[in-house]
Amino acid sequence: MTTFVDRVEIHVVAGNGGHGCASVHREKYKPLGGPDGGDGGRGGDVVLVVDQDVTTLLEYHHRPHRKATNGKPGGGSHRTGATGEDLVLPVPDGTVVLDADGQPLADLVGVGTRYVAGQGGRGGLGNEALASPRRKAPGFALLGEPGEERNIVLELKTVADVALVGFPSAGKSSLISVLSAAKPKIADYPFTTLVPNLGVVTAGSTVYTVADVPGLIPGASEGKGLGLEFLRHVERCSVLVHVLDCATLEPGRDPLTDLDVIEEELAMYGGLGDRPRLVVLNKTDIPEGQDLAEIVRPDLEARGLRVFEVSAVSRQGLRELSFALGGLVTEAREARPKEESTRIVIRPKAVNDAGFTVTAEGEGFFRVRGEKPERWVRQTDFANAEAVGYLADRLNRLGVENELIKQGAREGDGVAIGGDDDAVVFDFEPAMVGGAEMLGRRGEDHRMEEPRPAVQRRRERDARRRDGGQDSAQQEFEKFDPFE
Ligand SMILES: Nc1nc2c(ncn2[C@@H]2O[C@H](COP(=O)(O)OP(=O)(O)OP(=O)(O)O)[C@@H](O)[C@H]2O)c(=O)[nH]1
Ligand SMILES: [Mg+2]
Repeated sequence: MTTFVDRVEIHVVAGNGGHGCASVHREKYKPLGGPDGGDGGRGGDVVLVVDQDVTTLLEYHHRPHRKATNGKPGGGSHRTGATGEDLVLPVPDGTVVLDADGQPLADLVGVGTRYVAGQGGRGGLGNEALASPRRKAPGFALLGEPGEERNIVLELKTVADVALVGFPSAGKSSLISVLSAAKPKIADYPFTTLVPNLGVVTAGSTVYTVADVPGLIPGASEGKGLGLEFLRHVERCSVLVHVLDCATLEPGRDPLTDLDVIEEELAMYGGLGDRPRLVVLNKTDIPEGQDLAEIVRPDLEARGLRVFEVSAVSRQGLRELSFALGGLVTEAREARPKEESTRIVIRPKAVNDAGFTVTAEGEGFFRVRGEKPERWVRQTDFANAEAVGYLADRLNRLGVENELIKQGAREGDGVAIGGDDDAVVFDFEPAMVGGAEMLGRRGEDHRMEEPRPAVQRRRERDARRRDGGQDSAQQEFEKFDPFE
């Protein structure tokens, strides 16, 4: 049995960045060589690429977990860690990428179209790169960042110009088999077609694709038969063709009733109302079928539909039909806005935003969000005091401390950097935020002379509250000694 998979949920993990290296150059008779720790390598991305040889998502159904290679750590003697290899996942043309909540992320149409589903983590800087005139020999390096990890949904929407819809056994697959070189399964029992078939038709200078979908029956919208699920494959088509069976012996059925039923089901599915449609009256090789076709034709035409009498078995009327379809497809292609043929990413991810936000969350607790602060936290080796000092320094320079103070944060308040599930929580210690660098230069700390205005104001306010309005800012300040 062949399996067709047109919707899968996969879990992608991009490669972690390699850690930076903290190392000091060693050479005989040169005791104080400079820092020479190299940077870690970038982790590999997980990339989806449209590949013409791939037609289903089956592969991902069997192996939904995919991981790219990690970057290698940096080494001493300026050695940079190797970059992780990208993991390229081939997907069929017409794959739609959704996030776990069903929001569309990308629409992959056209061979070679790429989408980065998981971004590799950056490598951490080595201590060589972290050295500066003020910090000549850093005793720490930055950690590599974890690779992006995501659950995404891949959904296949066949990319066909023309879609054939109709009751089971109306002859949809038979039509594809005679209009194109495709060889779909054809049989006289309902629901022969379990997955869409695709054929390429050449009509004069126009080349277009035709797809059928599994047969529809009354109540398909409530899940009867195979339901409407497969209609997503015709969402992209520009022309709809009703294949009506003129030779069915089933009670209660005739081409006009069938048409109404199918239209009703299409309406329940929604979104297809604007497609031009035409009607094919099939099985006219059978005399009764031919008679019936002639009877219903005027009614159909009265509804404004173009009608084609054909036989997939005797191949009558096919040339006319294929040229009419070619004409409609050409019209649709010309009407389509240019950029639509190269649509790729619907909502690209924001990268590198420079800002951050501070939000008060209840009494004495603040949350800092932002690409940079969150990244810096991930890069920090919290076991290394110097690295923590460097982090404080960076946050301070970005203005995080000032913003916290502005929003009323006080010493000892909780400050979370990051989202709910991956936040790192600190006690707010504004006076200490100068970090390793400032503390490293004893006696030069400008805070000894004069506190910054915001800090000063806050201290005054606090003191006033405590002492019942007396101005004791000076007292308060004298108590402050960071080296105590
Ligand atoms: N006499 C005659 N039989 C036909 C014609 N077209 C299809 N058939 C027969 O009708 C039956 C169903 O044909 P399919 O092409 O499998 O029908 P389908 O619409 O794809 O059916 P499902 O896949 O079940 O939805 C087969 O036995 C075909 O041989 C036709 O033009 N004339
Ligand atoms: Mg079929």
